[in-house]
Amino acid sequence: MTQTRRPRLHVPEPPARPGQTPSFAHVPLSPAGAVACPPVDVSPEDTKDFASRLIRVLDDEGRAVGSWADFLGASEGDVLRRGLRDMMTTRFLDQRMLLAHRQGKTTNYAASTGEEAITCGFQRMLSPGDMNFPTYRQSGLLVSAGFPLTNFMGLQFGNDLDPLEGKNLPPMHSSKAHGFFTVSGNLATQYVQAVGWAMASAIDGNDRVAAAWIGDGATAEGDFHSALLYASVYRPPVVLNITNNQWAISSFVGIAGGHVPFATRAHGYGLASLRVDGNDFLAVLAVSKWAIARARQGYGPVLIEWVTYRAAAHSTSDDPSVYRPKEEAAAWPLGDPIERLKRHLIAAGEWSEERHEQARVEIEEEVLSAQKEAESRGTMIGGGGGTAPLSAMFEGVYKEMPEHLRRQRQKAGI
Ligand SMILES: Cc1ncc(C[n+]2csc(CCOP(=O)(O)OP(=O)(O)O)c2C)c(N)n1
Ligand SMILES: [Mg+2]
Repeated sequence: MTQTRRPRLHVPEPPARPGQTPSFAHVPLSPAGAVACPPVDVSPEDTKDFASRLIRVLDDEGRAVGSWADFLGASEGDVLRRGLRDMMTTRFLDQRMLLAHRQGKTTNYAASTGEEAITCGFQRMLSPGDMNFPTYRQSGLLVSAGFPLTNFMGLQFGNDLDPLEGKNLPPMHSSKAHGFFTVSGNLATQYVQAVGWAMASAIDGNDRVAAAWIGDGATAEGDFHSALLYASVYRPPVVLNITNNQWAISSFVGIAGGHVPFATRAHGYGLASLRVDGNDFLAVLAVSKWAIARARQGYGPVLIEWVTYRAAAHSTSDDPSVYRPKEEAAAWPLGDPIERLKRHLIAAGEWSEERHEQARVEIEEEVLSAQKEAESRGTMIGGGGGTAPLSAMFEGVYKEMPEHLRRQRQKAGI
């Protein structure tokens, strides 16, 4: 028999490279209000349609429409204004840290520009005692939980305002009091840790909820799948978040299998899942409220794919102009989360251009004054004199110090 076909390796290519016209024709969208809000105890089977549709609340005129808006309830102006403020603070903080890096004051930073609604909205719906298992790109969780900006910058600058006393890399924070588990640089570990923590919470008879966080790229790790299996078998109170920002450093979403919506991964494991417009602050609030309530009331985990776009570089060590068109961010069909919430609030008579400008000035003053204070303790350039004591490197890691470290400490005389 003559063979006419041979296997050929398929290596996905992004729709556009630098110099070409950006396209997001491959991203399935749904109109605002088109996807209905199911009951919080919906069976995983009945969420199958949700995985390839897109939950959206804000329409093009900034109106909140559909049953997810009803589930959210009267969108109290205060909650939304607070969300807007948190997003604006996160964005300006990012700008300051990127600049500080270029000035040599810190060694690394990962901005979340364009993704702020997801962290700032989700955090608003958590309760004290709940725990996020975040990545390096989630400063918005800390900002909206009220983590002091001076401590945030203390870690970036490596001075004694760093609550971790220099034990973790920038921007890998940790604050139990703010529901923010220590960021691990080893991606996808967040998923197994969150599921394990949620299992322990249920075993202890608590109703505390864990939130797992992962990027589109890191879903390719085995840990992601192990965690989904455990979540499906034991049904602990965990919300499984995927921030699909279309890029994993220079690898476009197709390399991690994004030709199939990530939300569909849940169904092979018998888990409920939803796919959501991550640049729509009201959709983020509504879906977070729903998912956290479902987990807390014992109806089981839910996987959420938040669809967004990484508008900034991957980190301070990346230059996206070499692998994607400059115009790609502007072509992103879901817009900018801050602009969209601002438009909604103005349309609802809860905000104005003048108030927005006033808020911008206040936020910039707040961030700059925190930076001044943090820099006065010293940065990576030096100065300030505020460094953690040398003994800190031996403390706060092991409950009982291993013998070899005890000997090293003795030798160092500290
Ligand atoms: C297990 C593991 N593999 C590889 C890396 C190196 N790495 C750091 S960030 C990154 C890209 C992650 O992309 P994604 O999961 O989409 O998250 P994003 O950076 O877009 O927020 C990679 C590969 C790592 N930190 N951990
Ligand atoms: Mg990504």
